[in-house]
Amino acid sequence: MTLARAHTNIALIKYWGKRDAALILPYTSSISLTLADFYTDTAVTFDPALDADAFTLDGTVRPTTMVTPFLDLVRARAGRHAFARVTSVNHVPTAAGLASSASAYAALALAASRAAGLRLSPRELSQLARRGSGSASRSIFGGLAIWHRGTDDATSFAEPLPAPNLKLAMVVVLVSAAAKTRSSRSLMANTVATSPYYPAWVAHNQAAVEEMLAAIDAADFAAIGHLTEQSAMQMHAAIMAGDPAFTYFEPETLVAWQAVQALREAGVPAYATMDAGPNVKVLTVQDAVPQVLAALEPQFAGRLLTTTPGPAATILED
Ligand code: 2P0
Repeated sequence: MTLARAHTNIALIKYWGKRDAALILPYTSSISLTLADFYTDTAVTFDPALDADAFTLDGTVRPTTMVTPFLDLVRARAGRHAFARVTSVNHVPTAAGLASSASAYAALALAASRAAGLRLSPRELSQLARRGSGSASRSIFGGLAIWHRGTDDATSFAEPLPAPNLKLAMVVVLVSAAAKTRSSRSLMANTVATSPYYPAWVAHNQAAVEEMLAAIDAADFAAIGHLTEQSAMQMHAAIMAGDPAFTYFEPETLVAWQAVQALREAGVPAYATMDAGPNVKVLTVQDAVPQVLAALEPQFAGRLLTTTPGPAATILED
């Protein structure tokens, strides 16, 4: 039995759209922050006595279709045939809207490869995790990471972006506890196929990535935050312009977004981002967390979670 832990990540420069759905190769590179407080623990045992894979998530039996195609990749690579027992626990506050395929497939990549006798490098693990879910490629690493879009399976992987002088923090605003209205995978495909803004999103992305790398290198928090908000809004604009039209925004999403804008106008370093759901994540610096919380408390009391950069995926038991 091998037990691994991987943390969720939030993209600052977003990934949205695949040019190869089978290999999960994205149209654009993306940059993310791995979070300390939200993670998945996954145990994998390959057992010759099993006659099928078995999967439980948070104590409930789930369809093996969520793990078997991924385990098949690991079995093929390791030259093994045994089925596996996979037991996952999400350590994400209930209904936080952060339960993510990123931490899930990063933990599964690490635990399954190790349990199958493979000893993959972080880059190889990132490539493998990507095959489960694109954003999982970034959760192999702690802190900031870039997923290079690449041109094929071998060149599409993430790597860490050390930023010792940035004391980042993130405040998650729980706008809604409801389950997602649309899966990001299908909506992503719809945006690529139908949004007239999608080509503009792709065309703009490379410059945004380069500006973000320069901002991280310079530890320029204002530039990092500005680029973070831009990327989120541009992604959501491309989503909204698809056919059928759709948005993840809810009324309180805008309330939170405007509160962040007001904070910034008052001189507090805070910038908003948002993923495939209505919750708002506020990127800030550790010293400013009390001010961010104070500004959001009136509307969102009991619905705020604070976290900091988290570590790389690790083996807990082998
Ligand atoms: C991201 N998201 O960069 C973007 C921003 C959501 C919004 O990656 O189809 O679960 O498994 O590759 O990684 C969520 O999509 O999609 C995501 P698949 P994934 O974090």
